[in-house]
Amino acid sequence: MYETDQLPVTLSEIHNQVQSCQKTLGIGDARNGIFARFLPLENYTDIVITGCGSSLHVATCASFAWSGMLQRPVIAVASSELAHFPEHYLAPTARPLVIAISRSGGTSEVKLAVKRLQRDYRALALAITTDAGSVAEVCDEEIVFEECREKSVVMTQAFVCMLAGLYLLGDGASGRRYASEINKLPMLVRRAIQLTESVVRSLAEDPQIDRFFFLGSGPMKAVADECALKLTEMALDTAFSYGTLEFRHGPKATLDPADQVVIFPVEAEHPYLETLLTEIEITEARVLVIEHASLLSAYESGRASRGTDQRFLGIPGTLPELFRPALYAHIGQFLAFWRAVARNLNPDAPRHLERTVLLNG
Ligand code: F1P
Repeated sequence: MYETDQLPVTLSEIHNQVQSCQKTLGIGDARNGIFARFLPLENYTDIVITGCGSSLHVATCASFAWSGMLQRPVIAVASSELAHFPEHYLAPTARPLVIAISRSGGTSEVKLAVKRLQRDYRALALAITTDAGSVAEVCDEEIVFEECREKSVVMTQAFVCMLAGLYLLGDGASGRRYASEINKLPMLVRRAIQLTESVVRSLAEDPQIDRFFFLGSGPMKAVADECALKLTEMALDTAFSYGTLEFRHGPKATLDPADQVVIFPVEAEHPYLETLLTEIEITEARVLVIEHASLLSAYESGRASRGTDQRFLGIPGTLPELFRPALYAHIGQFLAFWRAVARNLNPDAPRHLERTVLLNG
């Protein structure tokens, strides 16, 4: 469809996440040096990661990885919530560390959140951006991920790079137990893209699919949220995201045969997947389960061998669950890209998103 010299920038940036993530891993040690200024983390009562939109989803994925690595609670909160309801998340005596994520480096709500927590809680703040901007001006330190700076309006490769960079910061602050696993990411993402791109594209181009539902829990909930956001922003499509088992409690009632459900299961919920699949299939909606190939045999039941079951897409390689969001992020990106193309929309310039107006304050 596209000549290689005229690929939309969004598509080339999705593909480039393999190379840009490799660069992120190479810069990890230098960035750990910047983060050292904030250590030890025992100095903080709370660790809060914040952002808006896709950056909030990066924050949420990172918060699960950090709490696993640091063995303490780490929360992700939307910047607008944090700016206006900090007392809901923090005790009056809290002294938090804030990790403020903004691809553009200039999102108003992120600045509002940082300033509120500095004023009321004497917070220290680290900005995570791809472009030097005004968020950094209100933070104590900034890490700029210039290797994944994007021309596209919608975030793609920056999601993976900023998330991988945060994995490395968390690992660096907790004994470097996962460095070799995290370093596998570019190779695993490359292999996954080779497998998933055509499957995802055919879903995106299927005119019989009316609505997409994405399901995930724990670290996968933000992957599901990000898929729905990508489809909404890039393809102006109807898309929903729910907690995997929460979906059973109301939302599944609307399913019909023109719906496609995509599930990103977590290991803790494997025992319940069969029940959920049965409930979805009764509605005649279609379902695709995206899972580590090595785990598919765990689902084998009396009725089907998952290895050949069309409803399962096995991602090759092994990676701890906490880091899989960075491996699966491209799926929603490709889906949204090809859905936009199928709907005659320009994925490089989604409607209404060219210019986000800055808020006061
Ligand atoms: C935040 C953001 C994007 C989203 C949309 C509007 O931007 O919510 O994540 O995709 O384009 O803005 P940023 O703070 O990460 O630059």
